[in-house]
Amino acid sequence: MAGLMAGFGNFTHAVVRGIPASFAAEALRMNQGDVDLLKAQREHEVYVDVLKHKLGLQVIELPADESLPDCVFVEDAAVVCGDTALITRPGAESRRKETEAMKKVLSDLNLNIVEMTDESATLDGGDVLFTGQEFFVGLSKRTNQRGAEILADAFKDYAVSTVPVTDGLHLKSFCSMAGPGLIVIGSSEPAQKALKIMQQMSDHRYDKLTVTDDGAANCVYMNLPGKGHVLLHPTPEQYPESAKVYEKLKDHMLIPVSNLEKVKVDGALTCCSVLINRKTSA
Ligand code: M3B
Repeated sequence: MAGLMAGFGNFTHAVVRGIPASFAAEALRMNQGDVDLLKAQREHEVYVDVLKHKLGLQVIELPADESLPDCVFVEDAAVVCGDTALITRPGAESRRKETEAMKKVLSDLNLNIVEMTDESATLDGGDVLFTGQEFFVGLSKRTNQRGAEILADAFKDYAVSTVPVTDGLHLKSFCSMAGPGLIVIGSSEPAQKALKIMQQMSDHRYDKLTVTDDGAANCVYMNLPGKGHVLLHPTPEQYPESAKVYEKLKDHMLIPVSNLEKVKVDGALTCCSVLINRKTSA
């Protein structure tokens, strides 16, 4: 178990993508709302700047594509674990082509590419929670059983369990990892229910960090050489109560990152990068 867990959160590269002008009007959203394109782009620049300059990751920036309004949410297009990259088949038809640029960049990084070609399968990376021990895959509007099976085939070293997602868009709309064995979870009844299911299905005992707002349970954890535990987490401005919970984590380098515009189209912090560990990249 310690062997598997060693290296959890250790990343060298991040893939991100720009925000096209079509984002404001055409990015998919569960609730209608006006999006300020410039604000969203500025917010995203700060996010990318943190990865690049504050954390020193090698950041690969894919250009925005006007025909793909949701393309900034790169997490949904690929699941990378170890040396394997699963190129997904996104649940929303309008997002399918987001995988093309992702496949190209991940093969250039010499990852082993697995493609989800089965036309009955759908999977968005936002439904995939990797704990370091195992995978949980949310069965949602965007991800189905066949998609979860293909993920299980791609990552044979790990157990894969499915969790029904009844509320919200994705599994990671109300949870994420904040450290090795530490699951952040929202307070809503559906979030708490999903956590119970995950705990019941697992052989491992996880610690949990409960935050007031479901939307604030999405954070980005890394463990970086010379920096230790790093956490990109929601700001006090956006989620005052939940931010206090994060601020109690004493072992982490805490980096509040604003997500006020992207959240209007159901985007959170994990959605905007694909993190990769490529120390031995040829
Ligand atoms: C969001 C896509 C939004 C599309 C990410 C994870 C949970 C709240 N308009 N995609 N992966 N969702 O975030």
